[in-house]
Amino acid sequence: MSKEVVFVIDVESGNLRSLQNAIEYLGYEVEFIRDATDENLKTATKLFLPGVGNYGHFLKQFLSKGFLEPLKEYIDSGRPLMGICVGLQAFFTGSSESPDTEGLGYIPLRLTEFDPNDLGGKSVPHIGWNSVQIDKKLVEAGKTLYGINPHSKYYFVHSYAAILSEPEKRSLEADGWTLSISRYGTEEFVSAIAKDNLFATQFHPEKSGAAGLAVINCFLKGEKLSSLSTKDLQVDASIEVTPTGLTRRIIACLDVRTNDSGDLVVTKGDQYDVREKSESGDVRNLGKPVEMAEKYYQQGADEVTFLNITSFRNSPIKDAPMLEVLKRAAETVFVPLTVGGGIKDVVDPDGTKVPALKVAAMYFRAGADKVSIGTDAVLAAEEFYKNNEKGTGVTPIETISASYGVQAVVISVDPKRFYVSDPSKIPYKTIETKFPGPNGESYCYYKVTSQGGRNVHDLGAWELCYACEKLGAGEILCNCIDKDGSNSGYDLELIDYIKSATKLPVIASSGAGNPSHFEEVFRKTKTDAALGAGMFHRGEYTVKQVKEYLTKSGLLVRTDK
Ligand code: 1PR
Repeated sequence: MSKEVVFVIDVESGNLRSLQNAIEYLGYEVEFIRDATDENLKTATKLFLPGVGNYGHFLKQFLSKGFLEPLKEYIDSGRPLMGICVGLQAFFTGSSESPDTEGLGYIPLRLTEFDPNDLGGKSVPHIGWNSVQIDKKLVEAGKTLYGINPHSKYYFVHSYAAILSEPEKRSLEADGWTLSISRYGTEEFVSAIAKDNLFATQFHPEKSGAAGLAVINCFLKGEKLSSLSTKDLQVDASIEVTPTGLTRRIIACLDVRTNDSGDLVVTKGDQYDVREKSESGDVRNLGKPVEMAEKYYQQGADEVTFLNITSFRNSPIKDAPMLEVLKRAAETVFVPLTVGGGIKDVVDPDGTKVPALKVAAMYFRAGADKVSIGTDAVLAAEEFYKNNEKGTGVTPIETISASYGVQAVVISVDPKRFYVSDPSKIPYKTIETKFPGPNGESYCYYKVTSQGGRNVHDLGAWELCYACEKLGAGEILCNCIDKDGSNSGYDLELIDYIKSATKLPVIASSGAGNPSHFEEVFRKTKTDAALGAGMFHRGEYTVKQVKEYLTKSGLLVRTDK
């Protein structure tokens, strides 16, 4: 029997492959509509409008491709439409992200940016897994909107939102909109909205594991109102309520490279040295990237990161196996995927110049949600300081975030600790350390490195993060060469140091050896997420065990698959 075809409007904004994979996983076929004259728009019976990134960029693309009238006709005909992320935002009247761009105007409210000063300082963008509250009237009737479960967590990644007051909420409801609200700190915003044949979510259901797939499934089946079980209606008072609303994010990281036999393997270093200490000196081979990514997804990882650690030696063409890894992983892993290594302007062996934006676009099309930039971020930050703290407009951080949004650009920092007795002699931000240096120095700072720790730069890690935020990065992956592979816990002083440089979410990385290290970094620092590698790859602990441990310790984690 042939499968039912579902249509997805493609305005070349971010990762659409994951949505395609999710719909196909649910048993449908997907066709993209890239042209407003596509006859399928007239006959489609189910349509998605997904969007990622910058509001103005998305709407400009949408309008320039002539989608306005055909979409209006589609909606007026009463056929079901689901918007996702910027696809939800487009239905509002506008956004302070792009003040000169008019929205589609279906919902009479403007989007605004989350307040980074809320709660005395919270990370913006809002990245991670949050709860979605169901409209009270629906809950009283034992119902929910398109299968959204108040006990599940959904993946969000955005800086702007339909933040609304109680009167604005009532006014939208009086207008016939059914709202689901989420809370980020003290700010409440629309996380899902529906009226007649229109449904839209601010979260990414295609990236929200089984809970998200259930929402897409309800939309595809036309189940606008589904019943909630009594269990789903009960509130578990023992669960931590975090100040932000977000769960503690656990990320599994796969360092990938080609080994001496030419196979692409997951490896793991000690202070970035990935070769066995035995005589053979082979590259440590801990498994196959796609299989391991799927294993960690099944264990409950909230995100999976792939770092191509020898990318600086290759060309994008030679890195095609990494694209294949992404494509295959995205078929079964329905949580966010980040890829790093080699995101820079490159010249292929045949002399063809490939800008970083194009390299990133290849990865987004393959199924990546974010790209992580290491070496090139250091070069961009150096330029930033030479240029009186201004961007040049052409660095990969700037070009990628302008097209795909800041949330799509992660900076992978590889810092190294240096000790100093007199901080006034150092042109970088220093900190007083609890762990004095070899000569009793009581201050330290961190210099950044590039090319996998090979080059040490005259630039502090604090200054790097400060510059990258100004240039348009959306998140910081904070590695630590001194702690990498040590199993001795994270460098808590480093995390605090980086958190003080930026309002961006920070991922603590390097040093996790057992579940208590995750608890320690969440309790003692303001980190937004914690990443583990070696302890998972060696099979010492599973992601599930880490989450069980954190739950027992009273910390909120996502426990649904
Ligand atoms: O410079 O943009 O091409 O990116 C290269 C990327 O590869 C950077 O993100 C850089 O951190 C990474 N990288 C380069 N060489 C190595 C290496 O190990 N030789 N890996 C490397 C960095 C650090 C973490 C690791 C944590 C957790 N690996 O990713 O997973 O330290 O480990 P643990 O939990 O076992 O302690 P570009």
